Amino acid sequence: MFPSKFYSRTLVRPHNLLLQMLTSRRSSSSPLEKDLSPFSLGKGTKCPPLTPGVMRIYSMRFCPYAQRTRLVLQYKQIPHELVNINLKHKPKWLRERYPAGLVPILEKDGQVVYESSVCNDYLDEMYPEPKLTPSDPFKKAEDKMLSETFSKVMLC
Ligand SMILES: N[C@@H](CCC(=O)N[C@@H](CS)C(=O)NCC(=O)O)C(=O)O
Repeated sequence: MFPSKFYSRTLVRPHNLLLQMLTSRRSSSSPLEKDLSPFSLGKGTKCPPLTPGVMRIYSMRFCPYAQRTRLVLQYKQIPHELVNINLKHKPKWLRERYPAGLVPILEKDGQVVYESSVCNDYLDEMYPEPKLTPSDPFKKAEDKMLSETFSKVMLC
């Protein structure tokens, strides 16, 4: 799914980026990412007001699916807002966006996209440069093999 360039720019140093994401007091580790929820937003909270033209990701700090989409946002240098959700006590407005109540969810200008693989494909089509997949079939296969291996490590 991700090109070699992706790994060299982003995933060759996954520990740095992921460790920053996981350990920093604020979960945002990039100037591209505006964290609207230093504390996870749960039941009874209000959804932070949306900004026209700005991509938003609903996430959870330790969610590997959300981290994949956050890595794509970083790779493509897309400025975005981060809203962390308390998944134990989900706010009502999360299920209004995705009835299953899972993260990640992307939202921009009234358009809502959920499921990490769908989110990543959507971002790749909305922001074509740099592309996530190489056009060469063998390179693409190599990247998918690496991605499969990495997924097992991340999701076990
Ligand atoms: N198939 C989904 C899985 C997402 C998922 O399972 N997210 C977890 C957090 S890592 C979640 O939202 N869990 C809340 C729940 O199960 O209620 C995807 O790829 O986006």
